[in-house]
Amino acid sequence: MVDTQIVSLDRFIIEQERLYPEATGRFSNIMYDIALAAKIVQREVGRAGIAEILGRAGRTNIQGEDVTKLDVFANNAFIHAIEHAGNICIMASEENEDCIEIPEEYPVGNYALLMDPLDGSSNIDANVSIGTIFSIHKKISAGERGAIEDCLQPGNRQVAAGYIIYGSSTMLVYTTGSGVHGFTLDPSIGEFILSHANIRIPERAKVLSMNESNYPKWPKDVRSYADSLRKRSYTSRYIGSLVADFHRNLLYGGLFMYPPDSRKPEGKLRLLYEAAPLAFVVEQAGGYATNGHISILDIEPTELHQRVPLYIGSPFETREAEAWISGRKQPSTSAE
Ligand code: P6P
Repeated sequence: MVDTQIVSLDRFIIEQERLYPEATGRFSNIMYDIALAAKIVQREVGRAGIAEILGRAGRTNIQGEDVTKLDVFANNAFIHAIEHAGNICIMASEENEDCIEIPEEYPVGNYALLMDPLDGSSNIDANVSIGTIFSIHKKISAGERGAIEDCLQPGNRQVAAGYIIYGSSTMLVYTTGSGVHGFTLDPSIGEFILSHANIRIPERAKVLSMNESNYPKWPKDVRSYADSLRKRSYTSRYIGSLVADFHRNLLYGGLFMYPPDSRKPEGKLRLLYEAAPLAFVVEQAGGYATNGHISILDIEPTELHQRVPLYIGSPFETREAEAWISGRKQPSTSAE
């Protein structure tokens, strides 16, 4: 008996496209290509131990093949799945210092794609969940082919954003501005199936995610906010893999924070392809993301790989963190 309630990612994309009569289908094609690349990366992540494709680069495996780092593999998989189809005018990646231009032999389209192809890669050898984060903007540059200004856009101009988490199962979670939807890969049919429609993050955090070892290096106002949180009943969970920490907090309710510190005055996480796409997702799920002063989505980028302090998750704690750190108010003691 076929379960007629099965909604594949392909079906969902088509149904979403029909909501926009002016849609050309080009955005839909980008999502198909992202899903294909995600399946290719999942296959390699799944067999990394066997194929000796773990985190160490420059080695040859038992077949004498050159071993490339899994994050380099992922970067190539997404670039090669997307660059040829004529939907994208330029790309940017954590793995590439400069923008990735579309080869002359390929047509270009009206979208720019930014990505962290495999975030959390320092955890690969320990078999910890890792992820891909992506952000999609409309082309704004004047020339026929894309330019860096198509990448240097504030998060509030994203047309889509999402992530893939390669964990106990592989999930693709994304938004186009009409809610957040999660699709779980069914490896038996090789399809992403709608498993989490209209994800909403709980108003209050249950989980706190921060690297406490950095506490002594945080600014005074961040330390005092962290101290105030300790007086309440949260549980602490920190995997050290942004997509995994974010995804858990999205589902359960949580506050993830990576503040600036004496060694990293701008924080560690990247604005354009980590903080901004996750901020779009979390805001579409009812949450909030801030750098401690303003919404992540309102930051005007100046550099491709610029870092940003990040407080992201349930709206109560993230807005409270921003009010405290920006000096607007002390946390409400009633929030026990
Ligand atoms: P720390 C992984 O290296 C990463 O970029 C994110 O995935 C993660 O949230 C963060 O760094 C962890 O950083 O300094 O706590 O190890």
